[in-house]
Amino acid sequence: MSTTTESRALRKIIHIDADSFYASVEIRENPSLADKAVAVGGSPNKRGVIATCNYNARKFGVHSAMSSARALQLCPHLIFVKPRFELYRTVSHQIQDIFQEYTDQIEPLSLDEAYLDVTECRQCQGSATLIAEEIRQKVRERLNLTVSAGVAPNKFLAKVASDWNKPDGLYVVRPQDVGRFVFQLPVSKINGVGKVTAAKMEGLGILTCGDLQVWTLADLALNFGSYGERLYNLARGIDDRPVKTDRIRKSLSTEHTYDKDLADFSAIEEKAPAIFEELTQRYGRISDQYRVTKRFVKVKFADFTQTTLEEIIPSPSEPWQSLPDFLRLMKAAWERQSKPVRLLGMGVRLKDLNEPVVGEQLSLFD
Ligand code: DCP
Ligand code: MG
Repeated sequence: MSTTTESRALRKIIHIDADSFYASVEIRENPSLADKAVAVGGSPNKRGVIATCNYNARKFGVHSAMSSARALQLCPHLIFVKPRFELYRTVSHQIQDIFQEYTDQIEPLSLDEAYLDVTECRQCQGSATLIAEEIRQKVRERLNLTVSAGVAPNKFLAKVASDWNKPDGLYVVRPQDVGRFVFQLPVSKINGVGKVTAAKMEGLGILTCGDLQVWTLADLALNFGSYGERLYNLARGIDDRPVKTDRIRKSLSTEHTYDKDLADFSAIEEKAPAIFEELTQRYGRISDQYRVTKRFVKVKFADFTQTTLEEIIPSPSEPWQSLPDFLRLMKAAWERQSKPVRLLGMGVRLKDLNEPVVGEQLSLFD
């Protein structure tokens, strides 16, 4: 099995999207609006546009980006509130603070929407579903707002899922349900399939992802150009895009504490491949963004003293993914004390491939 296939099966992604975000914040600030139809946006007599509206207003057909004048025609008792972007930004940060309690793998898409990769999160017994429920509960209790969540093995399905039971909903697509879920999924739910593409697909008899699966890669490319390959994968529920954080990583490491101390080096040699395997997999998810500059190991002995050892990868062309090299470092680190071991770790130091090169910057002023 290839690394990509394995990491695909292993990932746990949550997509969170706040419900009628600007409108919910305004209603929270002024609870007398709660049972009214409320829109946030420009005034109807000044050619304003609606940013969003609450679900009461949506019953009348009012929606985001609609002119306020048109909205008032559809819903004559609609209450207009002027947007307060600073306030929404503050609330958005408060929501993200709650995400931070679970992971630093957060990719915000807008003020009210983010992907979280909770694959490594150990809270809630590692259950992404329970994590999503806890996040929803904390947002409700601390911020008096509701958010909807989708849980899935990738970004594409997590985003579809967060919309599934909106508002104030949760939907989970477990890895074993992906096939069944995508088969009946309307193509209009695919991010990137707008009205025009959906109409073209309908003309070709394609209504669901299941219909799309019949098409060969070549035929999809012929009909949809460079989007064809992506469609081919999405129709099968495949999406390997990593959750991209703003934060620049300096290192990546993985470690394991053993229930029973490892008595000697042969016990260490036995455990090392699993840690190495996990490190390699995790690096695979960010390898398009980072290059490895150093490898290091960590050994914590039974008496809680610990030691680390690292070395430079001599040349960028040399693969760092070498178990013998990690074992050699591990042996040297262990021999510093030669005592039973409670924890082993392996890691790499990283260089951001997008980081501007200083020389290049200076040349601007030449
Ligand atoms: N927004 C905007 N203009 C748009 C769409 C959205 O200004 N055309 C703003 C207002 C929304 C916020 O962005 O509150 C989040 O956008 P969403 O698409 O998530 O919409 P809502 O959160 O309002 O509603 P939903 O419950 O459907 O998520
Ligand atoms: Mg929203």
